[in-house]
Amino acid sequence: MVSSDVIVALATAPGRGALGIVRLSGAGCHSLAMRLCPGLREVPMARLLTRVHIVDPGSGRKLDDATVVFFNHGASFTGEESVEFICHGGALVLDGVIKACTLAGARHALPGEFTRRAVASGRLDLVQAEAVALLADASNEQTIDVALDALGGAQSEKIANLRGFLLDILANWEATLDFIEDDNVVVDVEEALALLDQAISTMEHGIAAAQASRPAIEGVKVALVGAPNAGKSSLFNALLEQDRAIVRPEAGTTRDVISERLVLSGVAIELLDTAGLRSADGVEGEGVARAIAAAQQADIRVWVVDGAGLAGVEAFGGINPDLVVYSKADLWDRGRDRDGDGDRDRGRDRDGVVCSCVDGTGLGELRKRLSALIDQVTRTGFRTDLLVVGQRQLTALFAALHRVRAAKAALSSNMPLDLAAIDLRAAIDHLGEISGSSVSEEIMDRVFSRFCIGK
Ligand SMILES: Nc1nc2c(ncn2[C@@H]2O[C@H](COP(=O)(O)OP(=O)(O)OP(=O)(O)O)[C@@H](O)[C@H]2O)c(=O)[nH]1
Ligand SMILES: [Mg+2]
Repeated sequence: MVSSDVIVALATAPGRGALGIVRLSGAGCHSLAMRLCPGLREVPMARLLTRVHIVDPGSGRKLDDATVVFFNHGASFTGEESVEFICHGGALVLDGVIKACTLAGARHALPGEFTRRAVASGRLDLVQAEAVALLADASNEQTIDVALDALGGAQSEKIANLRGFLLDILANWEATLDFIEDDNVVVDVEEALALLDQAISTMEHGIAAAQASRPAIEGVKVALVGAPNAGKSSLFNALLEQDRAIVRPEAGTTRDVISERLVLSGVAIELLDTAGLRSADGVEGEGVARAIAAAQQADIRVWVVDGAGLAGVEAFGGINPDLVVYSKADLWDRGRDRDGDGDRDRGRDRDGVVCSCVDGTGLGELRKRLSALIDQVTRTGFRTDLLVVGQRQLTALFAALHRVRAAKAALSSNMPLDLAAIDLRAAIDHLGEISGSSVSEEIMDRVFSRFCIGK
C-alpha cells in the first residue's frame, strides 16, 4: 500500500451531532487543506486550534464555519503530516467538506488506514493498534482498562521482554554453534532447559490469562442446546424479541448455528441457536456436530427441555449445562403431579427455569438468571496482567509456545543443537507476529479490515 497519498475520512460517528471531525493524513495534506481555507495566509502553528471558513475549492461556495488543527510530520497520530477539521456535526455539512477534500486531491481512507499508517511509521505497534480497536468496541469497564494498558505499551513491553529473553538464549546457542565443528553439544543443557522452562511458564500463564479474560473482553457466548423440537429456536427469538430463526413443529428444523448479538443488563453477549441433538447422519448429522462444537466453545450452555413432553432431559454429546430451561410451560397440566415425584413439575425440582414463549412465562426470570451467570463468567476469570489479547495474538502465542516446547524436546533428547535452534528461532518469529515486527501484509489486511473508516 502506498502511504504517501493524502487520505480523508470522517473520524466521528456518521449522522447528526454537535461536532464532526474530518481527518486528513499524508504528505502534502497541509497545502491541500490550505486550498479549502482561503482566509488563511499561511499554515497555522501546529496543534493550535484556528477558526476558518471552509470553502469548496471548485465553486468557491462556503461549506462551514469551523476550526482546524494542523499536525506536523512526526508529531501526529499517524506520524504523517495531518489535518483535522472540527466542523458543525450536520451530515450534509461533513459530506460537503469531505467532498471538497477529495476534489482537492485526497482519496477516501480505507477502514483502519489511519491506524495502519501509525503502525507503518512506527508510532504504534500492532498490539497497540489492536488496542485502539478494542477501545472502540469495549462493552465494559474491564475492557477499557485492558485496552488503555495495551495502548500505553505495557503489553508490548512484556512481549518484547519475552522475545528478548529467547533471543539471548538463541544468541548463546549460535555463539556455541559457531565454535564447534562437530554436533556434540557444548552448551550447558541443564541451564538451557531451565531457561526454556522459564519461558514456557511465562507463555502458559499468558495463555491461561487470555483465555480466562476472553469472555469479558470479546463478549460472552451463550449457546441454546437440547433435543430436537425442545423449543430452542422459539426461545432464541423470544430473547432477541425478533423473528430471527425458523420455528417449525417438525423436529430437526435448525441445522446451522445461528448467532446474534444481544444486550442483557447492559452487557453485550452472543446468543447461539443450534440444531437439536440426536443421533443423525447427512445434513442433520453435520448440524448436530456443529451444535456440539458450538456448545463446547460457548461460555454458558443453556439446556432446553420440552417441559410439556419432558423429552430430551438426558444430556447428549457430553455437554454439561450451566442452566436448564423447561419450555412450553403453557402446555403443561399444572394441576397434576405436584407431589414432587419429578414428573410434570420437574422444572421446579431441578432448579431449572420454567418458560413459555407463547405467554411469556419465565422469560424475565430467565434473563435474570442468564445475567447472573454472565456476570460470574466475566468477573471470575478476568485478569488485568495480560500478555496477549484477542484471538490473533493468542494464536501466535500458542504457536510460539509449541516451538519452544519442541526446542526443549530436541535439547533434552540430545538432538543436535542447531535443530533446537531452528525451533527457537521460529518461536521468536511468532512472538514478533504479535507486535507486528514480523508479520505478513495479509495479516495486516485482516487486522485493519475490522476497523471502522476514519480510525
Ligand atoms: N405452546 C408452545 N409451543 C412452543 C413453545 N416453544 C416452542 N413451541 C413449539 O414447538 C415446536 C418446536 O419449536 P422450535 O423452537 O422450532 O424447536 P427447536 O428446539 O428449535 O427445534 P429444532 O430446531 O428442530 O431442534 C414449534 O411448533 C413451536 O411452535 C412454547 O413455549 N409453547
Ligand atoms: Mg430450532
